[in-house]
Amino acid sequence: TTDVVCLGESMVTFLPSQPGRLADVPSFGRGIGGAESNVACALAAAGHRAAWVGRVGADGFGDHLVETIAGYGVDTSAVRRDPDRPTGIYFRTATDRGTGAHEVAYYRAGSAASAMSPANVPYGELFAGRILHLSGITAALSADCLALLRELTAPRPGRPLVSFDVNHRPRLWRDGDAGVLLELARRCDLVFVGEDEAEEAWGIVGAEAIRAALPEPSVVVVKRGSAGATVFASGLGPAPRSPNAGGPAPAAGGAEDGSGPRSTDVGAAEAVQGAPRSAGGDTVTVVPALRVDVVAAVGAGDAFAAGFLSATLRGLPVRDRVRHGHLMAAAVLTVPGDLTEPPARDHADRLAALDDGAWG
Ligand code: KDG
Repeated sequence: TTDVVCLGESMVTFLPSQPGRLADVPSFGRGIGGAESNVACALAAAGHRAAWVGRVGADGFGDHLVETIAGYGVDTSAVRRDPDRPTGIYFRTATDRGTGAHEVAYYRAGSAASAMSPANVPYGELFAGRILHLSGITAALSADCLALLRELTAPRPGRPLVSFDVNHRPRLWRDGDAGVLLELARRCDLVFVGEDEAEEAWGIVGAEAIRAALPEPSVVVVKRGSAGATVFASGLGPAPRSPNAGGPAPAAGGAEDGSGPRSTDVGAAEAVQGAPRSAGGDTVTVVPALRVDVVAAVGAGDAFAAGFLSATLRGLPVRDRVRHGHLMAAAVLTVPGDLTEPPARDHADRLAALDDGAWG
């Protein structure tokens, strides 16, 4: 079985040869981007069975994406090629060390991926994993893509755990439209959301208020940048059971007819950590981030999600899920591109196990 299936648009990314304004950059190097395939690549590099489902053009950039993503060990067999629409691409500038800002120029309107719809995706493959990972970027691509996310997040018997990274990209939304991301997030089991993007997209301020607006998911991870992350977990454990998970795995929430895997209380696993507190039926775990010298923030959220999902698949306690997220994010924050080799699992486990002082 596949561990995680990720669906979304991937693009060829053009990274600048020099810092400065987009208008002044003389040449670009080619990389790959796409939030969901970034998650798949990081998971595969970390030793999990990951698949990416997307749609690319029948063109050289489509070939490059499929070949590069497959090169990370990701199953790309369900990727569709569109003979009539191009593969999306985007250019960006270097991150300004002072402000953290960078410019992005997307060339993705009318892309092959924007033609994904409930009528043309492979449901068998999408629901074949233990986790289905989606993001709010897809909802912004087209009305068909939004309909697809509604379909994939709809309650259905025995659906895999559905993970959703809100990934609010202001440039893809018109004012006010991003409210639909809240509706989608509420239909998922595990939600990643930045405190800043919740304010930007929904006008919701603060981790507690975000949880109050998202009461349904069993786990809500509120990312607070360099301040770390706050995880709200209700009684349902987010890790699906697998014979190959490489560790004790609490069972999944999300099977709504009771026929799927049974849910487990994460509270027991957390009691030994000392850090979590209870609030309104939730355990609340606050985990500081690592302090790193940021080269480029793009891709760090995807790496965080991959680390969290990896540790979830392994049945690790919530604190360690977050720490694995932070470790993978730190690796990506310190390189210019979206992707980098994640720390080896035993190395990451040793770092995640350091006492609170080292992480504080
Ligand atoms: O998370 C990184 C992504 O933002 C980047 O790879 C491009 O997918 C992308 C997007 O739509 O912004």
